[in-house]
Amino acid sequence: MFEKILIANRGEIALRVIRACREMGIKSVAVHSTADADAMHVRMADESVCIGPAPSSESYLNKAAIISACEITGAQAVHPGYGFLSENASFAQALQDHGLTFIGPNAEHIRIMGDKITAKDTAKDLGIPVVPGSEGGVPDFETAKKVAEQIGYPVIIKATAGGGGRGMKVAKSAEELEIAFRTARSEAKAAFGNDEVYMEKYLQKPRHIEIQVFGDGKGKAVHLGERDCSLQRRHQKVFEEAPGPVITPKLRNEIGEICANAMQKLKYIGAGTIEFLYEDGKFYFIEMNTRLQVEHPVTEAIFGVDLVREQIRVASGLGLSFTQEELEINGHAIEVRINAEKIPNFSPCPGRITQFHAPGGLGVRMDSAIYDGYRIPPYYDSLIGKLIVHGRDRPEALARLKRALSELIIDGVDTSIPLFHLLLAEPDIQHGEYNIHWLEKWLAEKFA
Ligand code: MV4
Repeated sequence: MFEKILIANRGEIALRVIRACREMGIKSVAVHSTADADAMHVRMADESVCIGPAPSSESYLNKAAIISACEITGAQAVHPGYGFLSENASFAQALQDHGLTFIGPNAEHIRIMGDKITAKDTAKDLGIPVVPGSEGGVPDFETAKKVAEQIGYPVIIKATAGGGGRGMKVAKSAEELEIAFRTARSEAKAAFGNDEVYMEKYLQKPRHIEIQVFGDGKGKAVHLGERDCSLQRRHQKVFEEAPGPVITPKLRNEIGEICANAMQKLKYIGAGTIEFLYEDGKFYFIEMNTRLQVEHPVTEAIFGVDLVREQIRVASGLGLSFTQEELEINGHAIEVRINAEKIPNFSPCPGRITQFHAPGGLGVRMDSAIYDGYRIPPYYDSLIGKLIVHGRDRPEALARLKRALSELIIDGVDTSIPLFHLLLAEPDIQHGEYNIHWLEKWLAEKFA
């Protein structure tokens, strides 16, 4: 087992990793930018290293500085958290070249899943159901027309180098196809420096369901059910839950087994999330994320496992601490993301937190790195906390969330807390009746 781990991240996820390290008897090293000298992750870690100025391109994304920090402190492994370098194949490779361990999948698996066509081809080969669409890239408009006629309208055009919703265009009919195709290409070129696009049948009212997988790198892999992350605004998740309100045990076992088997064939190592669109009882693969996700705590809550601990175990060569048969779902969990943002535009709201009080009590978890008097720097993500509740069933989790939100005090900056009070009053949310378009539609009506 590692004696010392460096955490190449900040905020709540850095704390999350430090906590797992401490419980495992592993020393932790924080890295930080000059803007984060007073950040909680710096105080909580056993030691810290300043790796550069405020912009993340010069600090949290600075591979050479992070590798130097490992050498200075004697850290043997790096946990990347989410975002920043967590899905950067060349960083994973560079660590290996320096005799350090990347706590995550190997560089090749990161690379495969980072290219959306290769990811989809790989998924298909591994027996995962995918959205009907083009075989690989669509080189020109003539081909686009043929593909669209074959799969039928509406179609969606996606950038191969895209992901997370960037560079997509929908065409509802043959008339719309030419503009959609050409716009998608030029936007992909501008955004990613790569104009390759591919096409899929456009699903009109799907839910976003993702399967948590875990591999030991030696050919054993398990799944930990699904999370429903359909409530999103501009491809930013705001509310996530597990299990999914519409996923039956039979559906879960079927898709879960498909995913776990696929990861076994890949000899995948570490945590992964296989993203699906779900419509009319069927799953369609869209992407795979080769990192720990922001919303992993809802899975931890219902399975009672520490996913970061498992990441560290498998990276060090130990196996998983549980088998598929030992995994059992207990109750229901919901996470809401607390962002420092002004409603209704969701514009970032950095500044000083004059008062912070975290909720507590049975079934309540608050993951956050803020504190009284903390100054939120303007350079990074607006996520300042995650409130996770766990109950014996969905109604209990909803009631507990409402109660916990009423206890949560964050003064000095605007946050998304009021939005959740409004959201919880909605019958559709109470009944779990929503899809990927529900939130944006509701916001448009509510804040018209
Ligand atoms: C789709 C789709 C409908 N049909 N693909 C958006 C993010 C990226 N991960 C995939 N996305 C979508 N792909 C087909 N064939 C609709 C979306 C989509 C979406 C997906 C998940 C969560 C929120 C979304 C919001 C708008 C569009």
